[in-house]
Formats: sequence, C-alpha cells, structure tokens
Amino acid sequence: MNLDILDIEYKLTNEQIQFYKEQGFVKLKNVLPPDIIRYFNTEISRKVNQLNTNEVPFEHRNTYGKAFLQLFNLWREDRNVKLFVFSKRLAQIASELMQVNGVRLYHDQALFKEAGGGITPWHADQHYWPLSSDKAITAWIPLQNTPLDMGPLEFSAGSQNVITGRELSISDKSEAVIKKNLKVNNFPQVIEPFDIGEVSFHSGWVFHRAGANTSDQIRKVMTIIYIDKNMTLKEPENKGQLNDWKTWCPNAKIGEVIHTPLNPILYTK
Ligand SMILES: O=C(O)CCC(=O)C(=O)O
Repeated sequence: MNLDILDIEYKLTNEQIQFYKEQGFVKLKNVLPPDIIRYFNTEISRKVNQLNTNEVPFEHRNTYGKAFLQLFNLWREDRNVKLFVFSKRLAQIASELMQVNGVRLYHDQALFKEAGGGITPWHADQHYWPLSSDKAITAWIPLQNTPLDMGPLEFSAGSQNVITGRELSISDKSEAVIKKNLKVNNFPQVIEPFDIGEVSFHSGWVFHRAGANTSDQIRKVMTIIYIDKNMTLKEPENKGQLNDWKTWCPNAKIGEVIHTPLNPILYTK
C-alpha cells in the first residue's frame, strides 16, 4: 500500500479555517482516500481486537461503558498504526485550523461503538485536559461510511465559549444538563452522516455527542488529539485532569511546555 498521501499537504480554504474559528468544529471531505481508510480499518481493528479486554455485557455497563470500546495510544503498540497517527497531513490540518505554528500529539484513541451501543452523552473534552489554552483539537476519523444509524459525531455549533456544563464528566447528567442549556440558548445541533474519507476536527471546548448505534455494524473510529506545540501544563482542576497528567504527559511540569516522549511534535510550519 502506498501511504504517501499521509504526509501530503491538505489544502484548507480560508472559509474552512474561519468556520472552525466560529463554530468550534469543521467537517472536511476527502481528507484521505477510501483505500487508505480501508487499509487502516483493518490494521486498527486488528489491534483493537488484540487489546480489548472489555467483555462486560451491555446490561452491566453504565452509559459511558455502553457508548464505545475505547483503546488508547495505539501508536505505541503497532508500527503501522503509528504511521497513521503520525500523519503530517492530519497534523497540518489541526495546526492550521488552530492557527498555531505546530502541534504535538496529546494522545490517540480508537472509539468503537458496537452494534447496539448506546449514546455518547453531551460533553466537552477539555473538561478532562490539564491544558493552559484552548489550542487543543481532536481529529475524528471514521473508518467506514458512517450513516446516521451508526451514531456519527454531532456538534453544538458555536458552543465552544459556553461555560455551563464544562464541569461535567461524560454521564447521564452531562447529557441532560448540557442538552437543556444548549436548547435554551438556541445553539444549532449538527447531525450529519460521514462519508468514507471525511474527517471532523473539533475544539476541546465545543460541546458534542453521538447517537446510539442502531445498525448491525460496529462504528469504527480513530481519533487523534493534538495540542499546540507550545502548550503548557496547568494545575489540574479535577480528578480527570490529574489522571490525564499522569497518563498522557507524565513528568510534564506545571507552567512548562508539555514535551514528554509521549508528546512528539507531529507538524511544524
Ligand atoms: O465517538 C464518539 O462517540 C465520541 C467521540 C468524542 O467525544 C470525541 O472524540 O471527543
């Protein structure tokens, strides 16, 4: 398989960069060709199947547990997956959308919503991240066409400056409280399928969720989280942030640039 495309520049338009700035997310078509996505579907699925230890039946899982199987930092487990996660093309898009001079890896995660899997409740990712600025972004990369019945990612457009709900971990409560607040304040909810090769990028503070997977196929998604290459660590404000510090950037120092071996620079302008 020729993987050159992983490192070839993606031409973003000014409109797309402006859209991200205003709405807190953007969906981009044709970021990667279907054959590349299919190839990495196989590679990533193999790794997820090897590493997954969650065999708890749905009825014994909480809402978070029903949302997806979640496996982290697969780049450290497999040489091929590392090529995908270290794609300059994806990192360049992240960097340009955030208008920074380069990005580091925060971590990657595979999010496989099983057939019959439940909703992903409303939340903002940065609730969990001990990061000193909002220059953090997730690439959400479906590994197949993702129609509405598989539970594609949904966004509350323009909600990245809303404070209410930021304090909530992913739960039934976050789903109820954030949903109500976004509705009262009239934020548009964007619910659209994803074509194969389409990728969304969302900011750490924009509220998002996903519907249940009512299809009979697994909704396979790979995500890569990038931070500004000059991002500094802030004093953790909750248990999740403390845990993230220990897990995704151990030995980083509060007030200093996060530059541990787990956070390589993936793109510089
Ligand atoms: O894939 C999902 O269902 C949720 C993904 C998500 O919340 C994220 O990538 O930040």
